[in-house]
This record gives sequence, C-alpha cells and structure tokens, in this order.
Amino acid sequence: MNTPVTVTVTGAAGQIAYSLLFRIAAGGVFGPTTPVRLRLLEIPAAVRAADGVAMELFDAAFPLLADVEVTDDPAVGFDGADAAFLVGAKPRGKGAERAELLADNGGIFGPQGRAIAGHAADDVRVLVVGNPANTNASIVAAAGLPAGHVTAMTRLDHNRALAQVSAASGVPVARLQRMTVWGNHSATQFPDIAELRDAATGERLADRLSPEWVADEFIPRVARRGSEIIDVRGASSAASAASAAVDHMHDWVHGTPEGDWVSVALPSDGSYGVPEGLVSSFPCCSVDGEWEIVRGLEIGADQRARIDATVADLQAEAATVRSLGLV
Ligand code: NAX
Repeated sequence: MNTPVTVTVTGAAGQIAYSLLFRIAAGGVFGPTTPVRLRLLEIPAAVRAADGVAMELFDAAFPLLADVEVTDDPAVGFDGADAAFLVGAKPRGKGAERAELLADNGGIFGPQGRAIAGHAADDVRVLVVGNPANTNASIVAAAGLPAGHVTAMTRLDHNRALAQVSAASGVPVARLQRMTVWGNHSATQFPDIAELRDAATGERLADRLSPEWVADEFIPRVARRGSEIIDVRGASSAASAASAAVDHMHDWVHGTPEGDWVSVALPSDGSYGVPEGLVSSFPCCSVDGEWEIVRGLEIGADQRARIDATVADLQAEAATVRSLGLV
C-alpha cells in the first residue's frame, strides 16, 4: 500500500459529489493501492446533509477509504490536500446577469484559493468543476498557487464529443484519439475533430464525417448537451460530470495514454494565440504528473475563427472579474 492521499471535495452534499466521492473512495482516481482521506467541504446549511453522505461512505466499507471528515471551514477542508475538486458553486439564478454570477462565485473561489495556498500540500492539484469553471479557476489561480496546478474541467465536453463521434462513425470510443475542446466551458466552446483519428487504422475522422454534420449537428450538440440533459432528465448532468472529473484527475496523476491527448482548461502560456493567463481549454498531455499543452498543431481559418470566438467569451468574463476587483 502507498501513503494515503488527502482529497478535498467541495459541494460535498450536491449531486455531482454524490457520485464523485464514491468513485474516489473506490480507487478510481489514485489507483487500487493508494488509500484516500476524504475532506468534505460544505456551507454550514448543508453540513448535515454532507454528514449523511459521510455515513454512506462509511457504510460502503471501501477498503481504500482511510478517513472522512466533514467541515464548513476551508482552512480545515484544504489542510494538507494533495488534490482538490472544487465542485460547490453558486448556481445561476433565473434572470441573473453574468456579472452577478461572477461576483457571487468570486466570493466563493477567492477565499477557497487563498485557503488552498495557505493550507494544502505545495504540489496540490486543483480541478475546478463549479461554473463558470474557467473563470472561477482564474480566481483560484490568482491566490498564487504553483503554475499549472489549477485547472478547470472541460473533460465532460471532451467525453461528450467522443461519444457523439463514436455513435456517428461506428468507431468505438476506445479507438478514438486526439479529440480537442478549445476555450470556455460554455456554449462558445469549440469541440474540434481536425486531429481526431482511429488508433486502429490511422484514419482521420474528418475524412469520414461530413463537414455539414460537424458544423450543424456535432459542434452545437456538444456545446448544448448540458441543456439537453436538463430538458430530458429534469436535472443537470451529475454522474457524467463526476466521471469526467475522475478521468481528469486520474490522467493528471497517472499520465495520458501514448499517442493520445485530452482537453484541459488551464492558464494559457500564449499558445495558439490565446492571451497569456486566460484559463482556456487546450489539447494536453500529462507528462511526469504535469499537464503540457500539445504544441505545433496546424490551425485552419475555420478553427481560428471558432477559437477566437470562445476566447472572446473568456476575455469578457475576465474583464468583468477584473472590474469587480476579484483578480
Ligand atoms: P448542486 O447544487 O447539487 O450542489 C452544489 C453544492 O455546492 C451544494 O450542496 C452547495 O451547498 C455547495 N456549495 C455552495 N457553495 C459552497 C461553498 N462555498 N463551499 C462548499 N460548498 C458549497 O450542484 P451540482 O449538480 O453538484 O453541480 C455543481 C457545479 O458543477 C455547478 O456549478 C454546475 O454548474 C457545475 N457543473 C460543471 C460542469 C463542467 O463540465 N465543468 C458540468 C456539470 C455541472 O453543470
């Protein structure tokens, strides 16, 4: 058995955490030989519900679950954290303006970023799931966490894109490599199949799928899949979001498969014309436990226009949080 890892999950009484916590406790992120200590962070009003989740974690008798602690104090919740899943966020109220949403979430993610910087392990890995995820991550990163250690989740969009292409092409998901989601986890995101290939044959999927299907069905469907789920399920994506969070952290820790990459939102280093510091989704490989943006991909005119549009969306959010003094 390895040394136990300490993992903090915020929004622990919410619906994503109700799936995510059990996947982590079962070994889905850190592997079958690494015990986990879970820290469940909630707001005071939801601590009792989080206590109930902790009771269920206990009842599941997971062999790898070393400890569970519930708290509403970020200093306690992030103490010694090796990994942090920031799931809890303020949902968008009916008719709420974007600035209101960003201000409310700044009030959550600013203090959490500072608590992580002050109390978590020096090499903590942070994944922001709570929306607006990219901009919330930029607020966390502003607390002075190590470069490359704060990310936001576009892996659900990535997985949704793989599933749509697999269904349309008949190529199993397991054989699809090099999907990319660019930009913001919002309706402006750009799921891009330009580099997508069938690992078994080397065939480019862009040669098999019609450009009309990609432009008129695939891209809008992936970008609006969250709303489609709410329409049909009557609640937002939860288990699929938890699964994507598990995939993200798993690959960060264990590495991405040879020849493949995944989509990760992280502060830009200026690659692909995305302004430095903007938390944007890129094709990334995990090498020796660190995310690296895949370099040197050719970007055509249509891709450029779509990347620029989602970057403009991120810049508008960044301008708002700057004007609110949140970064
Ligand atoms: P729920 O409303 O079920 O749960 C959220 C939980 O967060 C609540 O229990 C609430 O008490 C808690 N919370 C609020 N403020 C907190 C704080 N300051 N500290 C700790 N906990 C706090 O939402 P759920 O369905 O679990 O979704 C959580 C977030 O994920 C939402 O912001 C949602 O929009 C976002 N999503 C992001 C996705 C992505 O791909 N990046 C996809 C799924 C999801 O929509």
